[in-house]
Amino acid sequence: MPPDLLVSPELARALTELSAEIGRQLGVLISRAGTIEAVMVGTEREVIVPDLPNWKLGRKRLRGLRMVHTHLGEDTLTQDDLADLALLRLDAMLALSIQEGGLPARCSWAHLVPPNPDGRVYEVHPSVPLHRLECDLRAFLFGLDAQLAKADSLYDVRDGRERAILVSVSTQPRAIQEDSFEELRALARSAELVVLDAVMQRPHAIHPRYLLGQGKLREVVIKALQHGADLLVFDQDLTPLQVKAIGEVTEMRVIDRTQLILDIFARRAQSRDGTVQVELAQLKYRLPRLADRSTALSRLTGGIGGRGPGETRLEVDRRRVRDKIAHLERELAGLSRARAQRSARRTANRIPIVSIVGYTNAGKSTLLNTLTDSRVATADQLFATLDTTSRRLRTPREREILITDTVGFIRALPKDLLGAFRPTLDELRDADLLLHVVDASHPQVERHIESVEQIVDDLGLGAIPTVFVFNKTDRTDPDVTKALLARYGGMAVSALDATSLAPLLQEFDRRFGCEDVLPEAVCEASDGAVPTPEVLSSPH
Ligand SMILES: Nc1nc2c(ncn2[C@@H]2O[C@H](COP(=O)(O)OP(=O)(O)OP(=O)(O)O)[C@@H](O)[C@H]2O)c(=O)[nH]1
Ligand SMILES: [Mg+2]
Repeated sequence: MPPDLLVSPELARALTELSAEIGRQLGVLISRAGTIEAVMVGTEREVIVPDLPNWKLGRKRLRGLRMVHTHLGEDTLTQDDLADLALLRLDAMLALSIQEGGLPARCSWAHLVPPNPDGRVYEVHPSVPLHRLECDLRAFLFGLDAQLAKADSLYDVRDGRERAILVSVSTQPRAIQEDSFEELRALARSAELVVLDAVMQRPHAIHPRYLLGQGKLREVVIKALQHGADLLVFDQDLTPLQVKAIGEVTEMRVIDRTQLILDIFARRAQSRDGTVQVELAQLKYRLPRLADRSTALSRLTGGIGGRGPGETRLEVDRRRVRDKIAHLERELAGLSRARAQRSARRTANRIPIVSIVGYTNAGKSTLLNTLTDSRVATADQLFATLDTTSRRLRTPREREILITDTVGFIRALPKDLLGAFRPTLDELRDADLLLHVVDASHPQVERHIESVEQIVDDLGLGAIPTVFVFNKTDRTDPDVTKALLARYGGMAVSALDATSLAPLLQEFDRRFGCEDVLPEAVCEASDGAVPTPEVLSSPH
């Protein structure tokens, strides 16, 4: 077929004649070289496009195939035709109506358009008699490819970051869903994703297979394809079957909140402890998902959600994953023995330990830095810190204490992750005092406090004396700060401003100021036994 025609008169005629004879729609997929790649026989009302295993979209913006098909009635393109055009990213979609006698009558055609402010996905050309159809196909495709590539460059794909659409489907109250979704955005930023769109749905009932209703899912996929997104991130936890089902209909990689958090941890982990713990958590998360690895896991190659245990390890079977888990657990046990010895030494030296805990991004590392004049990395992103850092500090009354900064907490912290980080978090057991650092300026401050208290309890640290440190008060409404102090007690600071920390230092002195505050019993704890916090702490 001539490369500059949408459809040759001969092919059109063959299709309409046969279609009229059998009373069904007929369709063909034509490559840019002009070869017919598939022939489809439909019903009276529709043709179904088959799977196109040899025509994967990959990073291309258009599939390189156009579809020409017959309509037994009007040539007007149906919603299904336009959805196929968008979902399959066809070069063009053309429908032919049939005259009496089987000859082609009129035709309509449509093609995709680059992302635009009106959110238009396609352009539909007015119906014309077939012999009046004017389209220089070669020039048209050249122009369209160029426009799509230009639209792409607006999103700067060269930086190699993944482009994601965030999705939340929930029947929870709207405010809770929105807060959680806002946090997912922050997580996505931390994972260095480019977020192209966010889709929130509040259905009466959650679709068991796709979460989203079919219509909404189609809309999401059209958006994804239009923007060139390659990742769908759900704020809700997905079952392995849901990941697989959504992945299949969307041809995109699909991950949930837990996997996104695991991925951030995998990116950040630096110490041996950290990497072992993250790898363990990832393997535990994947173990139940290994059953059907030919499909669901084949998508987890590289990039977000595929980091950490490398691709080759995804090929190993369950038994080997279990072996690996056992091995990592032994290694961690070794690491925690070393830690226990260190901590026993510390206890023997009777240096009081103050551990900073709090929601992620509350300003814990900043507080450690300002208190001890250190340079622990801080950043306005979730989970900047994974590894525990301890620094010595001299209080105004020359008492030496050890301050420890550690990983931040988050609502619904994945169970596997908390389990894997237990050895690190167990170090908190040695603390004589917990500083619960709170970002007072955050709109969800109370929910954050609740989440942290819950996790502190889950870790069995509830009995350790705790002081609330309301941080970022330089940018908090003073009335809010006042209300927080009235409700929870504690103190208001700005970790960026050393002078605001004076009351905190005085508090250390009040608690640990006199050498004789720590009873002798502590010295005897050097055999590794953990002294009870009540023994260690001074009275309030
Ligand atoms: N305005 C203001 N910003 C602050 C204050 N304290 C910390 N920040 C900023 O808040 C952001 C987070 O600080 P970090 O110290 O990294 O927070 P973190 O609690 O250690 O966070 P993770 O390690 O990610 O859990 C950084 O951009 C800090 O500069 C403060 O008192 N006032
Ligand atoms: Mg930190």
